[in-house]
Amino acid sequence: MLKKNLIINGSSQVLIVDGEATLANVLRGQLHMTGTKIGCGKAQCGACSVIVDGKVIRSCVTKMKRIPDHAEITTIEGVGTKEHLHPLQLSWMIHGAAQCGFCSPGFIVSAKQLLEENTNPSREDVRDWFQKHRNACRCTGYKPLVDAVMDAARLMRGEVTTEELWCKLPEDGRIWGSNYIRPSALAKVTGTWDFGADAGHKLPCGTLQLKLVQAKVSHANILSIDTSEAEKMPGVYRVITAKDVVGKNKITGLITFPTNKGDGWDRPILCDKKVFQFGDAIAIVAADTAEHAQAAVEKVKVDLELLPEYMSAPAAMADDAIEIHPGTPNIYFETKVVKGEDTAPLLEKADVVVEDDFYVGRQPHMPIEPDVGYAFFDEDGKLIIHSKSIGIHLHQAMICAGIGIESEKLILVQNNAGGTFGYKFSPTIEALLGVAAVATGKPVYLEFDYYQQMTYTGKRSPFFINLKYGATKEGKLIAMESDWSVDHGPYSEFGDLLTIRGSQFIGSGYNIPNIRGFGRTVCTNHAWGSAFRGYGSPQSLFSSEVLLDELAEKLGMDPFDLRYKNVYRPGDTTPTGCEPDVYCLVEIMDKLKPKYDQAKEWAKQPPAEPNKKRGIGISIGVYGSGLDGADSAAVNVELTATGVTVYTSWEDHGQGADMGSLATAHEALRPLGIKPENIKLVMNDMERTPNSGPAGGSRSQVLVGNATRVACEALLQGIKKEDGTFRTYEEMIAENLPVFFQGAWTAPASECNVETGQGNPFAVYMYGAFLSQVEVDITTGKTNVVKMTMVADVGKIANKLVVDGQLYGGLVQGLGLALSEDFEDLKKHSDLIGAGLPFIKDVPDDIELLYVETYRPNGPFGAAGSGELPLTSPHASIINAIYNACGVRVTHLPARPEKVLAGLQAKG
Ligand code: MCN
Ligand code: FES
Ligand code: FES
Repeated sequence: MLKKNLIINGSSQVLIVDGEATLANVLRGQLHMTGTKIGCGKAQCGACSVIVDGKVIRSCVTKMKRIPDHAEITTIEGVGTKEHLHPLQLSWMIHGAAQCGFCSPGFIVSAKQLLEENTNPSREDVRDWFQKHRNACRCTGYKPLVDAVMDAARLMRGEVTTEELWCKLPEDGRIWGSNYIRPSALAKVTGTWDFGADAGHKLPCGTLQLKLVQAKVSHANILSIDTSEAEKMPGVYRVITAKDVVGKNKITGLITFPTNKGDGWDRPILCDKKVFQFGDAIAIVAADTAEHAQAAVEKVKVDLELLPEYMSAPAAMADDAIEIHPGTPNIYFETKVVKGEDTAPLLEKADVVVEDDFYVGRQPHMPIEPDVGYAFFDEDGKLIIHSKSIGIHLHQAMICAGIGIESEKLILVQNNAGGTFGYKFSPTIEALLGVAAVATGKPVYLEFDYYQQMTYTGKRSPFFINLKYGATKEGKLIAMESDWSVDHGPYSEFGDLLTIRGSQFIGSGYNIPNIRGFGRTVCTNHAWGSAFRGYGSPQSLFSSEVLLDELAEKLGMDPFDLRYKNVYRPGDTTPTGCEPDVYCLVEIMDKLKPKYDQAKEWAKQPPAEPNKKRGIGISIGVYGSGLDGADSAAVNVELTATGVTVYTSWEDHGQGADMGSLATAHEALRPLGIKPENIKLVMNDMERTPNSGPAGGSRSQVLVGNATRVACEALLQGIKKEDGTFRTYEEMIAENLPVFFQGAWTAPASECNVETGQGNPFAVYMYGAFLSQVEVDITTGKTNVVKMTMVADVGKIANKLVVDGQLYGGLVQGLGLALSEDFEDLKKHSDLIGAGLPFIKDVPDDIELLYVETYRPNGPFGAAGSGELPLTSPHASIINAIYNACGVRVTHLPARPEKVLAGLQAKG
């Protein structure tokens, strides 16, 4: 042990520490200063940044023995407090720079040191600083973070006041449509917003620490599991395997369509007979400390018989491939599109036909916060599981039978989450926690390291697509033929639904009167497919938007003009044969046109460096807000002595569920004249909040928003007096009238028919257009995205700051999907850098957002959703721009430099 005299946030402390312990663990574990976060744990993300003697360091890899005696350490707790905010913290709030907020303490601490050294930095200085210190953010697209530092610097130089920067509300106090700051922002920027691992430090003594025994191969039969040695290890309380699970030991994938050849019960909680993918959980060690548990994990012996590994859809579809789940064919679901006339004769006589193959890969979600959770039995014998779940009621239904607990006795609660981007639409560690709590009867805690985050959790499901268009020589689309195979990994959950997205979104945005399509879901041994922002649309639209550029080239038409000619106009129908909710794509394109023309001029100018070539590309994006068909949500509200309380299960990934709930409730309650600070939110605890449905499919603003509106309208109706004024809470109680009101809303929509792909699946859609400007280095093949422009129609905007943030963040995830992100190679792609996470210098500072706000008849106060729109097809615009720059058409993502270079070399 070492004795260290340290000055932490200005106060001298004498600490006895293990020299090998990291500073991050000492701050968080020994000192309970949990404002400093641990993300990657290996010096890649900067979430753990602190200042030591005037230098920003990553505390997750800094051992205590390397911290000099008398070092001065500044953590987020020392930057400012809720009562006395640092200008950076104020500015972070003003710019909506904390979405999930997991990266915020690290960024703010890092920026503090920058501003100490340079009181007047340029935007490029700020970007260079964050690049140098590896501060990574997955939510914001980085631009708002630079905006925040620039305004903090102005505040510090006295050039502007907080009042001037703070959001301005209209006279009537309306917050709907404004830049009102989200309720969680203050806690996020001060490091006091507790995430799962922070709450983990506050669990009672005796909480068991869990670690997993995981598969290191992708496909095998399990011959035996020997836990005897592990059980004798120090501190071990129990080693849990499949035989200790009292329930079904399976998670149900809730099969959506009856034609699915599987039954949905294919995902073991703890593997018993087979390993289906790398990282599968085989046993859980529960011990007094995490270190003891990990040491015992190494002693569990698993005897395996290796089986052939089918790491892609074509491999698992081969004639000689064995069934991964014996009894269920590897192709377990099929769907078709039958719209209009037969396409074969139409394509035969079409003036122009184009065809190509496309592949969008296994994009990893890469939230900065790894998966984490805990479970315990409460005083009533109910099992309470806290996790990052973005579908608490959904997950209860998926895991209760597997754990062996009645659904009424299982309560899920969402912890504050540091981003999920959809991977938490699937249960991950919930069932493991449940099984461990049941087996031990004790509180249990499990956190993943980043390697486990990458290798255990689901990924975007790759689509292999073949697509064909036929058009007239004037450029009118007349027919489309599509064929797509979805590599969904070994577990079927929502795989059928995802495959249906191909029918709904390949070619969407355009009036294509005649379509024939065939899609299939394929079981493989690569990472299981979980939802990822955009859910099927980035795969679908990549093919249809890149092929459209190929068509434009063949027709000799400008890609903009070809799109303009074919986008939905009144009377046109979607690929599912229904009319879209609104016709706004012409207006969107009109708004983009001047930007497109400017970009064309820009592309004509020679770049500063002679080895670079400029190009521009566009794409359009369409996606539904809601789950297919009659999706529904419930929300409750209560009149209280101090205002109104909203009870909602609008799970928050970091997108701004708190702000959406508040803005919607405030708008609905405006007749009361209530102030936003008098609306209290109770969120995401099944014991207190009704089933609002999962926060996926960009559904919440529409579905949960409508349920919130309905509940608030019921409250207004319930407290109204005959003269039209409203009773106070005291009056309601005195008259013995109810103060609690329920709201529910169901979307007027119908599921698609599996045989034809036809139907009216979504009551509300989001629409957009993307323009990318790139420079390609023809000596290295590296693409630099210089500018991105997006025109978005998300209906009426509930909160501008939130929606701007959604768009910036989604666009940059699209940039990553286009150029670098992948999870194919289990070794190379298992950390943030290996998997191609975009850092600040990979991303343009010049991102322009333009809006068309078409009122949505089915949206609350005219709103559609926003979360997934920016990741529908921005990558297609980048790929189109690369072709425009250098003539290399990348149809299999990502377009890493070596691929573009190979394309350049092949061209000669
Ligand atoms: N919003 C608005 N006005 C509109 C539409 C939406 O102000 N007209 C706001 C909403 O109030 C909400 C946000 O925009 O705060 C997104 O709303 P919506 O599109 O309804 O989506 P959900 O709330 O259901 O959020 C889920 C969506 C999805 S599916 C993924 S995946 C996703 C996303 O949002 N993951 C995210 N955004 C994310 N953002 C962050 N920071 N982290 C994630 O993991
Ligand atoms: Fe330390 Fe990522 S750099 S947690
Ligand atoms: Fe940066 Fe979520 S706000 S990671």
